[in-house]
Amino acid sequence: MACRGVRIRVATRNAHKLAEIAEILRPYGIQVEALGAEKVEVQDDDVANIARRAAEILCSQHGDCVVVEDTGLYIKSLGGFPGPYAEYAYRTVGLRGILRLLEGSRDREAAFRCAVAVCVGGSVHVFIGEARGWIAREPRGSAGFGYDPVFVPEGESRTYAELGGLVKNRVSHRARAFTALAKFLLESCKCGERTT
Ligand code: ITT
Repeated sequence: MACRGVRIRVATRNAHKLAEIAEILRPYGIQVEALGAEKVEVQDDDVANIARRAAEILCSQHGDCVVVEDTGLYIKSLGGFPGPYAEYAYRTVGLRGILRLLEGSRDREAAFRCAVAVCVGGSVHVFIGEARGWIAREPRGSAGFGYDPVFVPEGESRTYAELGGLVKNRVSHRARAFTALAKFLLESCKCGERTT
């Protein structure tokens, strides 16, 4: 049995994120719209819990097929900082501040962790995508957003911002999490209609 017309509504104030999600889900025929309501900011050390709780709150107000995504950046030599506080760190110390914290550090290992929560039939399902890599010595490239100019994914020498959206959207933390979501949505067909 096939499924068509799958549509999700994403709660984010980040237009770059929304564009990436639409691009990642395009091959699956899944339509992406902005919910028009902000993600509720929940405090937790785990992005999966943040996404789950925010989805529970938003779904109780806006119904099924609402999606919330939360992403953290974990830098190994900083004990996982900024982790789920990546947005706060970006807004306050910025890329320069993060690079300063890593000055003289040979261990530049880092990972993005992306949690995507969707509610269907009153239950919340969470999907995780991770991308390992390292933090560059200086910002490089102009594509993307946020930490893209300093994050080099495993197996590459260029940053996400140098690689550009086509490559990033194939290998990123977000691509992995949303691909898992796409498979779930098409199999369960909760946000679309079944065709025989
Ligand atoms: P919403 O919460 O409204 O979705 P946001 O930009 O605050 O938007 P996050 O809390 O998930 O999203 O992101 C935390 C920080 O990590 C924030 O500064 C983002 O710019 C950055 N970030 C998220 N995904 C990223 C990516 O794919 N590449 C680079 N930086 C990213």
